[in-house]
Amino acid sequence: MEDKKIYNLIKKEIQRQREGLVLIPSENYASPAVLRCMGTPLSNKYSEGYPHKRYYSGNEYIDEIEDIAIERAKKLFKAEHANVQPHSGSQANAAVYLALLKPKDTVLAPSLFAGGHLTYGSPINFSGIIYNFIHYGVNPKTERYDFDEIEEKAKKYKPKLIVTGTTSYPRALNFKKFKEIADKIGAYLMADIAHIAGLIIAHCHSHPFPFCDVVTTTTHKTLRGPRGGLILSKKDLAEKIDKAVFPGIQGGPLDHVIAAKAVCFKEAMSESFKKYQKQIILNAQAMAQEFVKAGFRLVTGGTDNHLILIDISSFKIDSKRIQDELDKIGIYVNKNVIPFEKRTPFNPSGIRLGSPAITSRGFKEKEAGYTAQLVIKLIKNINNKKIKNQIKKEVKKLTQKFPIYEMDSFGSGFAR
Ligand code: DSN
Repeated sequence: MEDKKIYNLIKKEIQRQREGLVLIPSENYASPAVLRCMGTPLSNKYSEGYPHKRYYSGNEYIDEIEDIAIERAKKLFKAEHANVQPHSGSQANAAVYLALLKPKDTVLAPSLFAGGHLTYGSPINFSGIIYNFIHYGVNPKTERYDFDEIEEKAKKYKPKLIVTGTTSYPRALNFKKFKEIADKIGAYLMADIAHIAGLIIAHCHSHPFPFCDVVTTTTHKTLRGPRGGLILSKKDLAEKIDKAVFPGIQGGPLDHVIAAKAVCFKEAMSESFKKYQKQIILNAQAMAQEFVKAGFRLVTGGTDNHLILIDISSFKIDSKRIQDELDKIGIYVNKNVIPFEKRTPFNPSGIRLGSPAITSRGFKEKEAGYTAQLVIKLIKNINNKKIKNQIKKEVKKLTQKFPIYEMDSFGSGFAR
């Protein structure tokens, strides 16, 4: 209230989140308990180092909090070691590279056009500038990872590290097959499970351990915690990973966020969290069905996880226009590149949609399918103002029926 401008903008953003349907697969609604941790004076503390080995005094409670977060992360992900300090998924990936590689070392990772991330060696990202990334794609027919291509490239380029991970791949990752290839050339194997961490915990996706040496994730996507990163690894890499995070790439950890991560890990151990993850997949599949029924082409033909990727390359409308028009009626999706992209990353041929956030609202298959129908209706009537207004009203009705953050203006209430 002291700063009216910011206060009002925060209120407006909370209202936008309440009244919109988030289909961006990497977004979700953290619980009030998680949100409250981040608004505490823990944010004031400096605690460079690790529990019981800090550079500053006054860390007795911070140590206990980080110890709890580490123990919970290890238990949740069946990991031998956990580092809960990375500020984000990119920081987590940067720390792993620093721990395992030297500048110019070769890494084999998925290309951005096959579901990869900027930190998998994009030329405009630190990863592509410092390290020698070689990319694998997907099979042109199946649009799934092609293990013959991956093995061929692994043998040819002898990478020190193989990365598996995705931001827009609608199918399951086969960690065992990646491990078999990594073993043939003596490479480390890293899985970036940022998108699918929640699904893994709930056994809706296979587990990266014992196949991977190191696993990175964010904590705010399907995991539904605070915005942040996490590294899990085998014991023998623990020291290297910890040194790479601090003092390698970060200074003081965000203790308020680490407390929120601990709370999120506890939430993720519950039975209701497992049920939630199962519903995420059912809802993504319900959406996929509607698009297929309406004649849309989905990359790989469907989904095994929380997201679908629609190919609009044969449409006259731009993906950017679809994203913008949906935004105006309160549905949030994102334009995305597809395999063998022929347009540009600024106006690509794909629309990426996911179900984690609408499932947090309490949507089941019926509502998820109906949401897909609304998206289809908008795309088919993109120039019809009257129909767009009708859809906007339907969106509002749905958000009112399945509310989020309803008790006070700063999101302390949570409907589910
Ligand atoms: N921005 C994230 C996503 O949407 O997948 C990745 O960093």
